[in-house]
Amino acid sequence: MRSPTFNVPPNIAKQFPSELSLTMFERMCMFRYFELGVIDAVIKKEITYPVYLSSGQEAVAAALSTEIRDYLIFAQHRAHDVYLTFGGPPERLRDELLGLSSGTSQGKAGSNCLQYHENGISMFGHHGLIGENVPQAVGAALGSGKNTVCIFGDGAAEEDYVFAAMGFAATHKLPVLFVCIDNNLSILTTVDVRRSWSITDVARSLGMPAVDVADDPWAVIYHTRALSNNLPAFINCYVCRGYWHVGIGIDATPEWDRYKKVEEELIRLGHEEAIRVINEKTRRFMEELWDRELLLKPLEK
Ligand SMILES: Cc1ncc(C[n+]2csc(CCOP(=O)(O)OP(=O)(O)O)c2C)c(N)n1
Ligand SMILES: [Mg+2]
Repeated sequence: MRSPTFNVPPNIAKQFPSELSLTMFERMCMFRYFELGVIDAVIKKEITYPVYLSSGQEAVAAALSTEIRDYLIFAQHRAHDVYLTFGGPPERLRDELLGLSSGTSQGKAGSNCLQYHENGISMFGHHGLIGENVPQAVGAALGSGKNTVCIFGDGAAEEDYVFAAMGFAATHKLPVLFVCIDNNLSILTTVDVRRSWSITDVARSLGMPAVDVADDPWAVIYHTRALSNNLPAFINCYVCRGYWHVGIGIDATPEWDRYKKVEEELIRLGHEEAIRVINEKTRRFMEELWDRELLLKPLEK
């Protein structure tokens, strides 16, 4: 099942306007350079909080951020990508990670408990229990009637309160899009060792439409469009975590690097010059933000 092309319609990128594809890439690019700055700051011991990096997984958040607007956002512990792609200011996250009072939570929440409720963005972050954001998101949708996106991991999906909350959302037809970022890992344990069932089958059995898809951002948008007209719904996205569960180490070269694949696809579609400009502009912006040289390297051990 798990593969870089799973449930990706052939030639899907071509069906999308160039502007949308380039915006999506720009968000992925901004995010990658930002996390290079984080890594450098950890190496230099400027960041002393534990960091939960999302590099490698960012295509899903970039895709969602171009498609769903004005949703309440409930994220888990690995959420730098959600924060940045949905429009959180990079300098406030940088300051949060540096423990400064100008950070998103005055430097007290750090990497894994990001919260941001400004500029029309409502992002609720983690508090310690994986999957806790699922009942919280369902409660928020029930209380507010607002469209809500709830993003959690394949490990969190195994918590009992996750199913109970998803079942409640299905029964009461609450407007929640549940998104599982399936990196096949709960810390270091792969899905096949942990369980013999699929969270997508469980979501279907609870009575909501559900789909598995690789993290190709165009495919994620394609499926999100279909599902977001029919909430609650569930989408399980196969992604590859680039770095350790926590910290900046690399276990092994990831199965695939979606960033490189998106870049290659855009070049194939004739956007080589636009890609070069976006890369250059973003790199310069992030170099200034972190006050250092940032060179994009492939995620390799
Ligand atoms: C209820 C609960 N059990 C265990 C933990 C310890 N823990 C923290 S992160 C994690 C793995 C989470 O895996 P997943 O949800 O797939 O997210 P990922 O780290 O892969 O992004 C675990 C078991 C926790 N924080 N809360
Ligand atoms: Mg996981």
